[in-house]
Amino acid sequence: MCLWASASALSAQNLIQNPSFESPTLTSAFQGVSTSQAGGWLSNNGSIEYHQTGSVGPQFPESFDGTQHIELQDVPSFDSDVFQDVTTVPGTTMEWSFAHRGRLGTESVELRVGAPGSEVVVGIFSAGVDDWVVHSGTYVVPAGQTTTRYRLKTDFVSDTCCGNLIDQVEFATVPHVPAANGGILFMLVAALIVSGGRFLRVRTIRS
Ligand SMILES: [Ca+2]
Repeated sequence: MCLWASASALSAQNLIQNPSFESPTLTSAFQGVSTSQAGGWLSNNGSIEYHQTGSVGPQFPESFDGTQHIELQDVPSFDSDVFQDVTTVPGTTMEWSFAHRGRLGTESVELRVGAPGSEVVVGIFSAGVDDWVVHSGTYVVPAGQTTTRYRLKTDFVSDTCCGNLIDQVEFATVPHVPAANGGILFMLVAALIVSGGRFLRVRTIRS
């Protein structure tokens, strides 16, 4: 039991629901999915455009992860975003990442993170059409911020139909790495459990 508890402390926990956009399962090559069906994802217009992996020609590449991803569009009448609100602990260092690919050329998205309605721009990130790019970094939850919004928004000014492709989104607690002495203690406890304590000997050293 002690070993299990220590090992679990080493694992990161991604707070994003449906991070790879594998739900719901599409019934066509691409379709608008209501946010009520998007497994935790929200959008400023209540709908998210899902794509199947490699479904229709070169503008529809294979997904980075699994068999589905999404597209963030940006046209004058359609400023696209996706976001989730997650419970956070102030002072915690979080890891963020997402896979990104241009559809028609080099395209850009903004990552905004912060209290809902007051998110700040973490960065503007670009990717081309040739391959997926994984953008990543860390974010420290400010004092008093118990709910954090993770928002991806297009930064691609265009009057065309198409925009950024997004897959495998992460906003995770950083794994807890025990201090040096704690790590040694952990290994000793693990060894004792595995060996049944057979190798444990106590020696008295006389001065
Ligand atoms: Ca996916």
